[in-house]
Amino acid sequence: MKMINCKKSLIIWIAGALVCGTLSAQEGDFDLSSQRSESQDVLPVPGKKLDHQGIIINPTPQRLVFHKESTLNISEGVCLKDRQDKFSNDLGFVSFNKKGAKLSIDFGTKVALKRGAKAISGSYAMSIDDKGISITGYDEKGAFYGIQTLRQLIESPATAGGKLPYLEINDYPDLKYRGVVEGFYGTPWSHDVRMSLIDFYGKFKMNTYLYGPKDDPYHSCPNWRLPYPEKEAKNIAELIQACKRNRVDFVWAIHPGQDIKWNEEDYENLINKFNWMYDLGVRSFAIFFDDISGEGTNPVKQTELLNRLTKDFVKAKGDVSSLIVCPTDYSKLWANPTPQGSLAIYGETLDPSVEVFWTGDVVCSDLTKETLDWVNSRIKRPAYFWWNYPVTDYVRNIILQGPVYGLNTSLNNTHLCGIASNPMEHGEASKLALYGVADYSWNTASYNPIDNWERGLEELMPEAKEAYRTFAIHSCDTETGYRRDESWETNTFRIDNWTENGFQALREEFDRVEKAPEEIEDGCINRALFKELQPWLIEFGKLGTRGKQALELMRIYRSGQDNAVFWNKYVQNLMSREERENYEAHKSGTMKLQPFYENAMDDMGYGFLARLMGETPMYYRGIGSFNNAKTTLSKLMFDNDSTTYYTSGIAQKAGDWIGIDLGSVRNISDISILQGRNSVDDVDYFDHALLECSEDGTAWTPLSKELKKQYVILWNGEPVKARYVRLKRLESARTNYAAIRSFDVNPARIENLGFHLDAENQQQALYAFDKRLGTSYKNQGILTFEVPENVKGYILLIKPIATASPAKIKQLKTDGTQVSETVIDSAYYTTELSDGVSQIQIEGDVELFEIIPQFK
Ligand code: LOG
Repeated sequence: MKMINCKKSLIIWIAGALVCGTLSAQEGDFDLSSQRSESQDVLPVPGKKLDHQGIIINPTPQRLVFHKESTLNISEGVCLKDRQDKFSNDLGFVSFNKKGAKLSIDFGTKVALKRGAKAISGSYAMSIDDKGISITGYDEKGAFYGIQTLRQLIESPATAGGKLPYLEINDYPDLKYRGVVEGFYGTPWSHDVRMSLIDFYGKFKMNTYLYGPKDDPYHSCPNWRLPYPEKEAKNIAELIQACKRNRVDFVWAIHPGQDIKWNEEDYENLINKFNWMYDLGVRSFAIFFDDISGEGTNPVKQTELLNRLTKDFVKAKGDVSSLIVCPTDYSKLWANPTPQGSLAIYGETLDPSVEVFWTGDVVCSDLTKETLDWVNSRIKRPAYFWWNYPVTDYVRNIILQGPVYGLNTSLNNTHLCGIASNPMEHGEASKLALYGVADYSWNTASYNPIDNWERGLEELMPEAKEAYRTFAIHSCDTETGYRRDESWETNTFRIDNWTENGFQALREEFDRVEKAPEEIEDGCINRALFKELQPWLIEFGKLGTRGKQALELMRIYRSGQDNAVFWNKYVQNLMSREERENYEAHKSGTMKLQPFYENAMDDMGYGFLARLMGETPMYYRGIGSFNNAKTTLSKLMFDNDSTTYYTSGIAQKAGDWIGIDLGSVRNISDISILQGRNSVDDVDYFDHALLECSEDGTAWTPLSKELKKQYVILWNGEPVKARYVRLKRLESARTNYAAIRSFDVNPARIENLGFHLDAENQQQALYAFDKRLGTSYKNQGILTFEVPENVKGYILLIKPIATASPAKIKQLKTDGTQVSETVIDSAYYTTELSDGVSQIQIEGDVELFEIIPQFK
């Protein structure tokens, strides 16, 4: 993204209605982020942890009856009767012994129905009693699933020693398709990760893997017409074999829509590609028309193509499954609802065998009956739910480890034909979520999000479950967009609400956070998983440390102890720009932990400065109509860094506004706002707005005229009294996010200082005098400032920079004669002025947070 700092290069006043650069350079292009409008309401995670009495089976079986008083001993091995000779490679978890307990495996309609199994693919009946173990599948898949249940039973803690309880199971999947679509933007999964995931699908009874990584050029543009190079082709053939072993359908998807021509030549190209894939072993195909623009979006042409392929390819081959399509209108957000819309056209004309994907009301959304009713009535079949979770291609600095929830548990195969989860580019770290998707899609009514998540943590990291849980419970929120509940067991507080109990509990939690990375590093047997988590774990540990320090500081602050002690620790616990960048790149704890840190440091900084200055310091707090305006994200408007920005994370709409709370009524004479993520061609801004202020937050007075297409907004004038300032959206067709890079009210300006200041970087040197602890000036040369008459001394709040020659402070007379020279030897440095001193000079490397005059 291009970042242009308009602030420096242009001074433009609103009266003159300005534009910075051209406006519409990219407006016509497809902009993924601008299409999103995810709800920000975070519902709490439902469900609770259950006592499984040491027997863990995922997905939860439909019907399971234990007769626990009796057990079957298999410690000597089992005597296998594999009646159709299909499963000898699936039984690595048992030992064989002709004299052992009998294990009989069979499948087929007749035998299965006799045993009471349901007449659908994947169902099975199983019993354990004095005759041994019997597994009967309705089909081969069903028997394979019975084997997965047996494996989990044998691996369960309660059966250690080889004693299996007598039981009866009658089990079947609720949904026809249960699986994963590798459909994200970003680095496609490695071959190893794919292989490992395919085993995972089989283990947990998922039956579908759709291959469609957006950044595979042979799946999408530019190479969809070409065959895979040899190595990639070989890998795909291997994936197909792995899928076969795991009774998973490998579905190969093509994404041709961005440049497809609706002519014979491209039809042939597509058929050729399908044939090459068929020769590699593919027997199931999908066509994705998502995220495209232009000719390819034509629904009439899309359905014609699908129908023709169904007839000439699928049916002609005889052993190919029916097609699956992702329409361009895959979400209610922009789907044309009318009978002329593409979904209605699908409903009217698309061959009934073709399954149709749907992501819900928005791109990343919950699965509800309403959204399915809406789409199904148009496409005239139960939709295939493409769940954009735990995908993070729109928030790549987040790793989602939270529970799987937001899926209605009263749905069945009349509402939807299946669910495909679109995971993160971190395949191993996606397993926790897939463990939930597998459970839900098999047995929707019994799905219990919290219990599933607890079991999943144990399954994935048995040796470090508690540490993984600590990391996971604080790594759920996406911060914007599709927000997920996070840190629900943690109570944070503001300094005014401090209690000893609250303090202790939070301290213990931050302590666990701090220790989690090391415990996971030591305990996580799946090293590939550890490697994916590691960048986040590093930042997570640091968050634990700074959270603990913030708590410690609260204690010192509240005790009113020595200012020097407080400041020394405080400045050490402030995040440097580099630390912020690192955290920003691999975030966790965005819902509670980091906001606790930010608020604690801000509150104490403000109070501390007020104590030292004897007046109210500057105070900036984000406010606005968007839910996340209250979060610490809005601090990015006040960080004096125009490359970072606050974003609404959801579409703007009528009545929206973004603003600032100054803490108390002040005289406002100077406002400067930078809208958007950059100022040239960005679409995330209010293109029709009004600047307003208010004393009470209720009655607002306009400060400007209507502002049209203005990224840079500068206002100054006769002081007005106000506590709040806001930029309000007026009538506009725009539905993009809204973003603001900086929102300054009465920013420190050299001409308002009231004394002379000289520095290498004068603009930044002002941060040492701006009555805010959140800003600082890194002095490198000489900083000189004039001493006003009524000042008797200064307090310097600094962060010492490690250097051989520490910075010095000099007192000078008007004629330049030096009165004194001292080394700045502590972070909290006080100096008293000698008679006749009129200038102070600071020389050397030192980071100055605030220079506070002490008056006579
Ligand atoms: C893409 C998908 C992407 C996802 C989440 C669909 C059908 N397509 O907005 O490739 O991973 O959102 O960012 C999408 O969801 N488009």
